Amino acid sequence: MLSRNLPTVSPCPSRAEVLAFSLYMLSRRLWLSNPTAKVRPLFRPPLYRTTALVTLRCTYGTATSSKSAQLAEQLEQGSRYALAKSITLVESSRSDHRALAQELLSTVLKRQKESKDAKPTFRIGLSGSPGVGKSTFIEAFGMYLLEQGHKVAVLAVDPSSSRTGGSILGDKTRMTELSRADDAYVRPSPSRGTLGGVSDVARNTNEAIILCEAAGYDVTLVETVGVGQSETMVAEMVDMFVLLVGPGGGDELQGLKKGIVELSDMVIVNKADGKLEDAARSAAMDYTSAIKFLQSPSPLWKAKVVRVSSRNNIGIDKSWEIMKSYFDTMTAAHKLAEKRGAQRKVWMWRQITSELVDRLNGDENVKKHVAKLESQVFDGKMTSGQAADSVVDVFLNKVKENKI
Ligand SMILES: Nc1nc2c(ncn2[C@@H]2O[C@H](COP(=O)(O)OP(=O)(O)O)[C@@H](O)[C@H]2O)c(=O)[nH]1
Ligand SMILES: [Mg+2]
Repeated sequence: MLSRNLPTVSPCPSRAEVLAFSLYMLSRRLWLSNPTAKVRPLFRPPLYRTTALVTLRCTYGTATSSKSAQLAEQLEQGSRYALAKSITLVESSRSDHRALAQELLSTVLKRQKESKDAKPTFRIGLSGSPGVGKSTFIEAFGMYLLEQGHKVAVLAVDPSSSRTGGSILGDKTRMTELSRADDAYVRPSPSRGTLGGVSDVARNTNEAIILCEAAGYDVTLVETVGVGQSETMVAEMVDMFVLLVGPGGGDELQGLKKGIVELSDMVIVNKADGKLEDAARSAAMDYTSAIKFLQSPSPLWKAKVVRVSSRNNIGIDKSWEIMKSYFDTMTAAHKLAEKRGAQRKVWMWRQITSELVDRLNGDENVKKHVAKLESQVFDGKMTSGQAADSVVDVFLNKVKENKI
């Protein structure tokens, strides 16, 4: 095959070459259909290029793949620049960026699947009210993990940043030491201009975890606030979900959503130092007894409670010990792979839902139809159910006609 002799040819021809080749093929076809006409084939592009075009089917699609393959390679070499760039792609609202990001993710996942010596990775979510000490804990804990030889990535899901451009996470405490460390990567919460609402931010984070792991970070910490839906979403993207609470004990426990304690595999009572030490001890007891009456997230694991002072570096090693024991228990029972698989399915459905709603909202006819129905629903002339059925019917008919 001629293509075997093409090692020096760049696999992707330029736009001009693709155009020249198309013009050549067009003129040739015209000439073949009517040889007496004055149309003569244009200058034929060099043979090796033609062969490259035909045999490699090198369209712009593959130009994207070579870009993503290059990024995947740089990621594997641990390039922080490539990691930052890849996460920016994932967060971008530009469709070409998103297409490239999806290619990159699938390249990375494929390589990870094929790799025989892939390091095990551990994803930990940390949630808690603002001011409870999540960032301070992550700074101390992250530094401890580096000492243990791990590479640590820190990501954030901040429900406030996508709507207001503000941040209720991470900004007071900036994790200065950890950010400067060679083996740590701290990604501030995404800024405005990135895709949509909390679920989009969460989805980006979910994809960013995969990219961090591809770059060799074996422990990923995801910080979020127990506000809105963010903690449920974070729980759906990590192996272990950790709740940080203050030494307030019973009162604070009352204020917490019951669901969030139920989601937790571990509760860290932070600020167990100085005058707060006694309060932290009784808070830990309150949580331990509260957990007894709650359902465990897994039949193999009962949530543990630990007292920590992130400021004074107390209880950090104990926290890791508990996390490792969770990791070992779940891995031994093959539960982590199962959990990740189930989570991928959940995210697939989230994506299907949001993609369908985006498409439905983006269609002009559907928009007009919805506007009419909304006023009828508002006036009570139509039930919400009837209106919803009608919108979905209009949408599906357009899909059938291939118009969406
Ligand atoms: N006494 C004490 N204060 C702490 C501890 N951890 C954090 N803080 C303080 O709590 C405040 C909020 O911490 P931060 O990490 O920004 O909380 P976040 O909003 O949950 O990320 C800061 O002023 C910290 O210095 C701790 O272990 N002990
Ligand atoms: Mg914070």
